[in-house]
Amino acid sequence: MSSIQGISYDRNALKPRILHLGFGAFAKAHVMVFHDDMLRQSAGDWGVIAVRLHSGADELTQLDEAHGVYTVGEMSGEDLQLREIGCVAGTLHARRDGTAALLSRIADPGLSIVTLTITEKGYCLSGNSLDLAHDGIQKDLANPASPQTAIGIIAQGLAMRMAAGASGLTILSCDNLPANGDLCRKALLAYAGEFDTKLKEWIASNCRFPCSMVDRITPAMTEESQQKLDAALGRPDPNGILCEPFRQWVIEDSFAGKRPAWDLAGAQFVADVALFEEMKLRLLNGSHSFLAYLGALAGMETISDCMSEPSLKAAAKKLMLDEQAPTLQVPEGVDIARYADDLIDRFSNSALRHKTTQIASDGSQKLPQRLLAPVGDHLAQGRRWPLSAFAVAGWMHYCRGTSESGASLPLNDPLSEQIRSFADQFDGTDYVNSLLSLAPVFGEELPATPAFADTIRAAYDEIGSRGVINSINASL
Ligand code: CS2
Repeated sequence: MSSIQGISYDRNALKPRILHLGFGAFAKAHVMVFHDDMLRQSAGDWGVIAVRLHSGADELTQLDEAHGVYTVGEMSGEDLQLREIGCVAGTLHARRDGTAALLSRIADPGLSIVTLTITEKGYCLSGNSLDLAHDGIQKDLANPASPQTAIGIIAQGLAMRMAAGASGLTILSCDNLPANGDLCRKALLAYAGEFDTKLKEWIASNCRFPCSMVDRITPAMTEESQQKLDAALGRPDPNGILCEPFRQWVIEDSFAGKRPAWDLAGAQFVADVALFEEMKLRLLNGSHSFLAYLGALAGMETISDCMSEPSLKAAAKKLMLDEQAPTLQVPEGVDIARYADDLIDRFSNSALRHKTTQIASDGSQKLPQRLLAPVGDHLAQGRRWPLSAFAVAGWMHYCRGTSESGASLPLNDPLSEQIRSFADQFDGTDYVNSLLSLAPVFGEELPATPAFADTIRAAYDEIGSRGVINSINASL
């Protein structure tokens, strides 16, 4: 049994001032830990309402049974540090409790901030704008008073605040998208503009959408990690979560009202987050996706398994330094070579068991910002990008659903139906071309650029004929 850092503040003082939409593993291990840490240092009444919209009602009920208290375990090698998190003051599930209950919580004048971890697809974007053809958005626009999407729900909650003369809110995106706050603002304004221009104007002048860069590697819990946590704790905690020790949060200092002193917990408030976001998205998430597709194809179960394969380890570092870093303006004070070394160390943390197939999910939503945007820059500058090409071609092979040894690979993606039908109908170049025609992933310009399409086709063929590891080795 390990010792646990218990809660040191008065939980009875907590009021529902923050609502967190998308209360899953990452929120538990990141946003809540910063928040809990702040409460330890400054007390106060900043309580959090933990919200989920679709799945996970039972998980929230389980958290209610534990009075909102759960354990976070930070793992490094054999070391496991436990702490209790006490900042959750209540839970709400759109289906369990009804959308009306959620909307009145957002409309509550005491609420100041909505934090979001709804994943890339939760914003219902196509490119950088709201996808008005999105099924959920269409349904919500047909019936804005009973919305189902995060965008529809926030907009309706804000409409109720406007009608009641309440203050605006800060909507703080904590998802891995570049300029996440700007995208969220744009999506909400576009949505509101479709049915209520007054609401659109009210949101624009009364709400704030700070951008933020979030970082903490938090694998989904498995039976094995649950047992490890329970054994260390000496009792079961079905709400607990294990993650790495590292955590970082850089937040644009733009709030509609008072902001919690998250800086006491190590968060950085800055005027502009863009450089931090791009650096993290391209170096960490970009190489994560590279390792996820190529590693899974080559039979690696986890990211740390990939780090035990010399060619993948060397390639991940080379991708970071030779293909991603040159596309960045590095934030002041950051040593990019050191940042890359630290990432390789974090990826090598064998206690994490972060599955390649987990990171491989939602590729259609992740490739554009992680890999294709930098490739656009390489094409403009006439630079070579062999490893990025393997990553994209690796995604294409992965989408066929089998690894090199014939094991089946899960395809979880909002575009999975379309991707599967391409895989069923086409092979080789025809298959690559069919995927390149997916405008939400590749846009119009890249596939029409021969230097892009030819390179992807060649990388796809090379992986197919030589295998992942030989192809990578030949490019190092
Ligand atoms: C990962 C991220 O699943 C993924 O796509 O790349 O969840 C990654 O672990 C986090 O962004 C780390 O901060």
